[in-house]
Amino acid sequence: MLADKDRIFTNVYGFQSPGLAAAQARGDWDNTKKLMEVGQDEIIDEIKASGLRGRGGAGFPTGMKWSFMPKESKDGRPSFLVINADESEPGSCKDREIIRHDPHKLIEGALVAGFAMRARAAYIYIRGEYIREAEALQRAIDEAYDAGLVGNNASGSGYDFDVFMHRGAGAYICGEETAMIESLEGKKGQPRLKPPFPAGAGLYGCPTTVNNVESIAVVPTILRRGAEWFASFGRENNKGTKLFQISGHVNKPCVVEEAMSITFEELIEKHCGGIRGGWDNLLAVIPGGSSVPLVPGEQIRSAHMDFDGLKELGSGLGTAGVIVMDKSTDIVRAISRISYFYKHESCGQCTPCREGTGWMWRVMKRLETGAAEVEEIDMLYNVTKQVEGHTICALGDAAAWPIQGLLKHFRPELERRIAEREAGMAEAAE
Ligand code: L3W
Ligand code: SF4
Repeated sequence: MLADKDRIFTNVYGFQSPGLAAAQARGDWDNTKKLMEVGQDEIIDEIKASGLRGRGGAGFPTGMKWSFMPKESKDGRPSFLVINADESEPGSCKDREIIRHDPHKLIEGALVAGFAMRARAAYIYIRGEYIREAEALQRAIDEAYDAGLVGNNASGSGYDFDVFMHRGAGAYICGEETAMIESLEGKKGQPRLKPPFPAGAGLYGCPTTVNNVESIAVVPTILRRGAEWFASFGRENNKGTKLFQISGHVNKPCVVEEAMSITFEELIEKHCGGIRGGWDNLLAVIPGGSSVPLVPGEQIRSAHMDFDGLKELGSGLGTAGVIVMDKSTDIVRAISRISYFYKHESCGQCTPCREGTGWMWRVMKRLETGAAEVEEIDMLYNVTKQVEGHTICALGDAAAWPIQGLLKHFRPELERRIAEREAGMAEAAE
């Protein structure tokens, strides 16, 4: 279990004030200028050495992503850092806690990361439903400006760096990095084709890096304590500490910072008071937010909660939004509801996603009550395969994968419902 002294987010439960004075007492903004004096490339090298991988779902190596940004401005164009606070993934609620209770870690991280990648400003794109969080974040940004920590000559470093907050309007797709950029530019939030990646042509056509809130908020602590310290947690290729968000049928749902690669059993026993009704009552777990396939209860107990451990089980770490379902769950209905979510949130610009999400949801609705033909189970799988990998952005995959997980692990349950309904109808006809 992670020792208290190794926690980065020491105010994640809000026992102390989120304000500047309290944040400084916790170690934030402690001689930030010195962190920056190390040098831009040296900061990027340190983040690479720490093994930090993106905390927003894709797990792309953070230092490598920053190194794609140009070292010299072309035609006087500025570079930008965009911070993804559009936390809309069902099951994910960690960035909310950072913004509510530790916003100065995010703002200090924005300055240091922005400086390293030679960005002129950071835009923090926060989901529209986070009303109180947006207020808390703006308060923290104002405090940082008033104290000279950001703005011209930020923290006395000689570097000019602005931080802006931008509120979304309730569309999940704006969490996709290029849709977010479109939305920031004042357009409809629809993903762009990649390449070009944002580092080549992003916000207003300028070099841009989009990073998740948690990825940026951990940066100052990594630089203060050293890459080696961060890399001492977790397994090879899966380093550091991580905020896990455990919801559903555990005795005590929570958000907790733990060492990467902790086993599922330890995570649940140490922090959540165990599974409701005991381990024999565990049906399935969606370990990474609703976009990743479910894992049956008996397979996940000893799994390492990291990128590789969950990939081996055919799922993924995603945002580490862990949704636990016990045997009282109607698993078909649960996945059907997730399917509706993706149908509703599809931006509609590519045909496989626009048509496929609706098609998949309608079959799922029929499977819920057994009102489908057995052949439709294979047809549904084929549709998920036609959507997966054939769309502009990852929402198509995210809609296909939960259904594939259900078909892989719970096919007998689907067949049972169809057979039961058919038997009931035959009986009624007699
Ligand atoms: C330059 C290259 N840059 C990749 C960059 C790319 C992006 C990052 C990862 O989806 C996932 C999705 C959701 N040159 C590059 C390059 N990059 N190759 O690396 O890119 P990618 O395409 O692997 O992922 P993505 O499109 O960013 C994100 C999953 O996350 N997810 C949940 C998301 C929900 C939230 C939320 O609510 N906060 O994040 C859960 O699993 O399904 O697969 O920056 O530009 N050659
Ligand atoms: Fe829009 Fe779906 Fe295509 Fe993504 S996959 S661009 S959400 S239609």
